[in-house]
Amino acid sequence: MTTAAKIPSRESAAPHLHVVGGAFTVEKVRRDFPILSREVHGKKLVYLDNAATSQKPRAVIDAISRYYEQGNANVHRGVHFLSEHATGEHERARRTVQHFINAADASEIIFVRGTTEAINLVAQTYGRTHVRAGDEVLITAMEHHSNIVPWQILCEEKGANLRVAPINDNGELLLEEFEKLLGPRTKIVALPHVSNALGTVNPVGRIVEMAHRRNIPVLVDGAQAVPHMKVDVHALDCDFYAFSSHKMFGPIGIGVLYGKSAMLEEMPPYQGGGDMISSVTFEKTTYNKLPFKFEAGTPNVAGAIALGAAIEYLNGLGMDNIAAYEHELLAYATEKISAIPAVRLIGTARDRAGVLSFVIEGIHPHDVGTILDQEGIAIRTGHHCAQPVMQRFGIPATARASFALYNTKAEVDTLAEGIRKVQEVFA
Ligand code: 7TS
Repeated sequence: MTTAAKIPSRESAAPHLHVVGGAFTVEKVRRDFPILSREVHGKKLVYLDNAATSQKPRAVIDAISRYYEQGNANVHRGVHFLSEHATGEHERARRTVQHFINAADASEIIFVRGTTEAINLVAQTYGRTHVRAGDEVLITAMEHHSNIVPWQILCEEKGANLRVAPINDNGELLLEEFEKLLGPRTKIVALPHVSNALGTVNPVGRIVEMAHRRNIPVLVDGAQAVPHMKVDVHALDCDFYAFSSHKMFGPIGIGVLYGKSAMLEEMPPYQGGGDMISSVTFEKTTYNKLPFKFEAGTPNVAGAIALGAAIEYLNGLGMDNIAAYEHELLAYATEKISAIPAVRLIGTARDRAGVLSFVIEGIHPHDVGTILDQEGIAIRTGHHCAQPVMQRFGIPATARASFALYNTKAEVDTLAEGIRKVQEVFA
């Protein structure tokens, strides 16, 4: 008698049940996220606003409760049991992040509030010490505002120039144009790994190579990449990589700046205060070693621990399984939504992740979002904090469905039906 496990074939599997390599089953994954079983306006919630923030699995919610119920203490201070335990858990979370992105050392992982703070940190420390009048900072035409404004503030202060690498009509970076913009005055390149408005995945490895050939460091805004694919900062060879916990199933209020230790060592501190010092007198302060030099004040201990829990959850599913599942889901959504008459996709790059932005002829995206909300479907409408992207495509806004590992083809079908209802209302 054979005892081989029965893996359903594509034909025999339930239509919306997905098994990738036997390790990833979306129906099982969904049960890990309590909020997904709630209703909105009397309809089953279809949560497609993951690029704004993702939902949290039970493991993350429990990690936060456990910390405040059983483990709460300040870190790096006390000799008492709870403080030492909290410190141990906090630093263990740092190592979990380190291994997740394949950083060389835990001291290269700086805990910050999120992607926004990570970018501001680099602009205000590395930027302020290296950028002078007439120098250039190079970004792209597909940035989130948080990878524009910190550099603008820096450039204004220093009399430097912000340069912008153009994109094509599909929302892909024009690599030749990008390379032409790398010059002797370029002091840093900053670009997104994945665009939040278009879903474009940028060829970061190639871009880093181009910049490094000219000794220009590269910061990667990884906010929209980390939830969807395996990120390896060693392989990418980027100098900085920034991301937010809340978009990768961890809590709001914590994020990560990865920096190569050689870069971080020579950068001045960002904020001053407790924990980031080695010794203080009124005459002179010496700073703590990495990563603490960049972590002034009491850190978000519960946040770090729960981010660690989110990463362990993702590791349990396997980032490659998640990427394969989402790739298929996005392909299905792209086909299904673009086939609806009068719908136009904004962002049709060959390599995309997580995001489907669209406009419907004659209907304002805000109306699309409002009517879909009545159906229990949560999407984001507007400029997605990427106004220059909207200007590039000559539109005021888009409707954006953004996916995560727990979304299903059935939800894409519900979205498609919702869009048809919107069109009926405006017919
Ligand atoms: N960079 C990118 C590419 C983003 O998508 C976002 C947030 C940020 C930076 C800022 O992250 P934060 O956690 O510091 O706020 N993007 C979005 C979005 O697309 N919809 O809401 C927030």
